[in-house]
Amino acid sequence: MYGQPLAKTHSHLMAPHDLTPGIPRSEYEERREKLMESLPEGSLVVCLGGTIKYMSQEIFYKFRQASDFWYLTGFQEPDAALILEKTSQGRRSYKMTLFCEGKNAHKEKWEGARTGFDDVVTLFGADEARDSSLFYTHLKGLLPLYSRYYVSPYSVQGRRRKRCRSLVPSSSVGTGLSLQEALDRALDEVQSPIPADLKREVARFRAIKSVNEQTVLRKAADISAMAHTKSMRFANMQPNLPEASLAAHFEYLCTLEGAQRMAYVPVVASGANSLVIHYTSNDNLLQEGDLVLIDAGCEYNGYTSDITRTYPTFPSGRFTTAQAEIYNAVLVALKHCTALCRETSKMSMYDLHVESCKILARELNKLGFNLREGNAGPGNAEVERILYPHFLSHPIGIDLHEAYGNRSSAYSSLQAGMVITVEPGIYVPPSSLFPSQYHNIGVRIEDDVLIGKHDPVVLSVNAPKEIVDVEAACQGTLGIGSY
Ligand SMILES: [Mn+2]
Repeated sequence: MYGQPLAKTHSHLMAPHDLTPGIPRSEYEERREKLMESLPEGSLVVCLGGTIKYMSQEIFYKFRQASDFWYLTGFQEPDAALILEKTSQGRRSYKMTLFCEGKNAHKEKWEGARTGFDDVVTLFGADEARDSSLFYTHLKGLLPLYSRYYVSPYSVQGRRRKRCRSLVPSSSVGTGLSLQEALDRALDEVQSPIPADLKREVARFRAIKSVNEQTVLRKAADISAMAHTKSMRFANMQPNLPEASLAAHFEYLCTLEGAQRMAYVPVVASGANSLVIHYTSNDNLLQEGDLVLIDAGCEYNGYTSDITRTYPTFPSGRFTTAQAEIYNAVLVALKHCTALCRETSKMSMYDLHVESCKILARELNKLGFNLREGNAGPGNAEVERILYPHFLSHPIGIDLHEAYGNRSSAYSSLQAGMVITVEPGIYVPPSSLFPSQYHNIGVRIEDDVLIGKHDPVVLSVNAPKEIVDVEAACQGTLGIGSY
């Protein structure tokens, strides 16, 4: 009957008060309330939902809702749009209109149920639900009544490119315009004001995770951590395992636990492939004695996880001395930075990154590297540009790379409730600059960390990372995650 799982139809997926699994209806109401309270008088918010994306011709990908639209509504159907008007009339500080497709017997026969307009009002808290084909006319009538516009997506019409057409195929809205085209055209036709980017406003709130969000994020990380643990054993059960098999095994385990999709294309990089940060071809075979680096995480009930582990493969399930030495250097940096993931450290993500560069340089010099220590920057060029060419950290949440709101900028202090990754790495190219026993070893260890007031909470704690635990998982003696 409905276009998405609801408590009354899918009690196996969610609690009675949840609008989406793990997030109660009241929380969606609070999100809109807080957003609208933060915006000046005369504000109009327009947020488009996602559209179906196509692999080729009419072959579509599984739909994923646009993140901000989902955050503000919990509505999971494609081709929908949200308008919030800041107004003192009515039962709350804003008026909410949701545009969607509504019931359509023919379409539903092919694509599955859609939620009807009356139910959209009752279930999703809209003041009004209207057909998407009316979006253009409705919006055009509203724009002159408001003095500030906040729109999402912003990139196309925000810059006022004339008659810019989106690449997204038109939905079947009655005007023949896609929602994006309707938004662009309506904005083109009013001269002022220039719209602002809604994403920046919403990001300020998305940066701090509620207790319910923290619970879902922990579950997402738990599922991925379990899949990593079992994959350690799987990579040690047969010789020459294809990297793609390890990826398939990881995805299979996450799906069994209820994850809707991978949060990103898994990196399964054996041997020297691990020196490529975003290696995703995954088409080589694991060689005896090599390490394998897996950067993989699932999306669960709208929240992502992002975990990397690096471990030995068939037949020994043991690190060589050189591998263990690099691994240990990365682990020391990870632990050092993780301990600072608390509000009381008054540090920013950038500060943590600088710390990680210092620690890595110090640890590598103990191994015979000849790196300048001290502050990051030009003095640390080999570490930052060659051995560790990426940033330590990024916020995660509904998006794998959550937008930096003002409160989560890389340069502002960490705040309790933020969730970030901590992911130092070392990738040693076969260069005479570096000791030869370490050539072609690549190690990254990545955790998801909830910033606490006084202490960090490692959400991905269940994925082994101490050498003794990793080797035990590889050898099938850890006691958890074994076959
Ligand atoms: Mn990451």
